[in-house]
Amino acid sequence: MPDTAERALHTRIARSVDAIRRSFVDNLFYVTGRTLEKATNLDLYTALAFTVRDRMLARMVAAEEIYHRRGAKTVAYLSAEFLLGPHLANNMLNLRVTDNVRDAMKGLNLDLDAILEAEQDPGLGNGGLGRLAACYMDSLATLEISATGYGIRYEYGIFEQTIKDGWQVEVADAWLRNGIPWELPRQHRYPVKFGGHVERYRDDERRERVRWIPESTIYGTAYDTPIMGYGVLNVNKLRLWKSEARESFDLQAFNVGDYYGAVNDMVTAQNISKVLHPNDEPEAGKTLRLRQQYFFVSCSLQDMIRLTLRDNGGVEHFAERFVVQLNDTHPAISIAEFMRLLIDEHLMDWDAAWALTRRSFAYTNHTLLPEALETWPVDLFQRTLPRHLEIIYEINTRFLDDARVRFLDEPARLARLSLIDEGPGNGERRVRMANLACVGSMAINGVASLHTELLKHTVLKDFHDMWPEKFRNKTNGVTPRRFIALANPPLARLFDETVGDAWLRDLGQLRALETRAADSAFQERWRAIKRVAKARLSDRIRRTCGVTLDPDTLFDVQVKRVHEYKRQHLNVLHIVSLYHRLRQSPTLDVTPRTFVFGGKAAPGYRMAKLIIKLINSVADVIERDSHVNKVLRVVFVPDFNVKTGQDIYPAADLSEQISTAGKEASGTGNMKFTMNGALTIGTLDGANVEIRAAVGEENFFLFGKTVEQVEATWASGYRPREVYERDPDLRDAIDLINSGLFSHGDRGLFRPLTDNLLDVDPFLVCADFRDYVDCQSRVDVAYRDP
Ligand code: F58
Repeated sequence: MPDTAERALHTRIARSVDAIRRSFVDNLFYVTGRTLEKATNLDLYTALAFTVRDRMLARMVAAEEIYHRRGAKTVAYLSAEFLLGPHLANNMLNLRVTDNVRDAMKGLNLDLDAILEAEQDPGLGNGGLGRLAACYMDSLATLEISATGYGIRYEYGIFEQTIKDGWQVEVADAWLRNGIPWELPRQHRYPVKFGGHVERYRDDERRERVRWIPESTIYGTAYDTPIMGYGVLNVNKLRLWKSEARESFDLQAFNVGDYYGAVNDMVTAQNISKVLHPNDEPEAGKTLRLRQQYFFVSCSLQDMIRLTLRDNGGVEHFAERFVVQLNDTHPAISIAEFMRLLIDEHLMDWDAAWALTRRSFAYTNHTLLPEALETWPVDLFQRTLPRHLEIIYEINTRFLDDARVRFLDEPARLARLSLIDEGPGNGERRVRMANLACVGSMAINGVASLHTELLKHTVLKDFHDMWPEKFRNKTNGVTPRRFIALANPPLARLFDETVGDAWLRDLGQLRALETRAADSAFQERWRAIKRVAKARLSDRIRRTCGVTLDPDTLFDVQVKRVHEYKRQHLNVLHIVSLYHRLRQSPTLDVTPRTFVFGGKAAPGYRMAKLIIKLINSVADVIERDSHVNKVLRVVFVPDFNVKTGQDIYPAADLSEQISTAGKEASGTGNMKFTMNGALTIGTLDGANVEIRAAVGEENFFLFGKTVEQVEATWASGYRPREVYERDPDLRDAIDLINSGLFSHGDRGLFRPLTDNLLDVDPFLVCADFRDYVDCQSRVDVAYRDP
């Protein structure tokens, strides 16, 4: 590089306080067109984001170059969701410039925290699955592993949750409105076909080939977001696809006068990446979801094949250049798309293509709930992806031929293994995406030890019988960079001072804290740090909800998506029961508690929305009871997301992980609480099992039925109403809810919830109630001994 260019670059690389300050003022003027005097917090944020980004780009370019020279293999992490959380503070941390930036801002009389606050949470995911993808991206970058995340650049992410009269109200998340300083629009653009039909022809060598004549073709354009490793020079990227029509509109159609037709095509193309689908939505809108999945998978594979051809000379070298991880079944159509690209477009023969496919893909399963395993109606597939359906049939025929050799006289098993669910009688036939992923992958993993075991013995048992060697566990993890260092700086400081700073890359180093457990000065500091986090959260809640909390009470927290299997209503029943007991005996000696809830319900999930309403109604009534509210407080924090989570996890004394055993695949919030020093009250479910083993049984409030006991309960003809009749506390709690006390006298409002508990209780809330309440009493006692 010529000297002057290098010097010019240098002004955007230097990390001294002075250089950062000058760059910032420069960016403020030349990017936002504002001076310091006129700048809003959003302007200041934008200028600072560019200042930090400038310092990342040289590393990104260098990392690409190094990987290229080394011929490194790249992990392609295919995921329909990436829930990254705010970038600015994270990138400052990873670049290790936080202190200098803070000083630079101070020098300009600016408050860094207020600037950070202006960044919106980029919500391109629903919950755990999307956040896991983001944690993997952070970790891969820090471990200096070449990795690219591939996904969709949704125009609207997960809705923003507001609470009106206790009910959840969804607001559209127009996250692109103010521009995103982190993303780099790229020229890479790929066609993606839909619909139409398939033709056969003979090539020059008289071999039969297939041509897909689509009904429509749209295009995907790449937007890259750099993902920095912590304290290393490595930068990976997240490559998200935006859908577009070929041109902004079809000029030819315009010329023949069909202006609206042309505009319509444009709108149809743009719709594909328009909005993230909330989970647990009913069947409607599913066509668009299948199109979204195929869209991002096709763009991503075409991109990887381009890079393989560029770097390795031939598509047959794909597995030396990439390994593709499928984050659940949403990208499982990859298996068929990769086969199509190899066979139809790169003219490979079937056997070679199939062998390459099975060396290139691996599949992560995130659920045991049978209703959550994705299937698509064959009709819909035929209409949307006719060539892929053919390929899936062919894969299936060959696969079942193999399976038949092993399971000759087991038609029921073969029917379960089939990629096609034939449906009951003349019911609808469906394509089973998990089966496709299993057959096409070299490895299959669950996300916690218990979950992987259950997978092997329940939903994927037939595949496990066939290929036990493909199954392996990969217990989820979360990044300590974001969830300790960023979320809880005082705790990070204590860790640094006690065990050194290597824990940021190797969390096992925190074991060394154990030697200080009995040291009273250490204990004192630990408690002070928790107190600060609780005061900080209380402050935020006062500003956003107008409620003033007492940081000296026990903070009992449940934040996660609202779902019946996660049993927020079990938590509420405990609160109502406590409330009832306190009203009966005003002098009852309970440990003062603040119950904090947060979490979104899928917009179409009525029961989950009713649970939110119940939490808020109970909170209201208790708030107005001047006697009880001295010892009991309940607050629902609206719009739980990565950003609000960072304030909530550090403040918890007690972490609620109370799903019905066997239902939560892993959980990751459980880990975020634990690493911030909260104790867990929980069932033996998901990664709770491993957390309990790691922290020690004596530091875990265990309750509830085990997976085996859950099965036995169902097998013995469970009748929740009998539990209700027998347990006076449960009866009082449910009766109080039905009395109308929490619904302005409306006795019917919560009946769908309570009737469901008494008639069916699909998640054994009543069955686990007694054990949970008793366990909570042990929590009360423990908290009194600091
Ligand atoms: C979650 N799944 C699991 N799915 O529930 C949780 O136990 C696990 O810790 C986490 O994955 C990471 O492995 C999850 O979040 C979704 O949000 C899907 C999004 C697409 C629609 C169906 C639900």
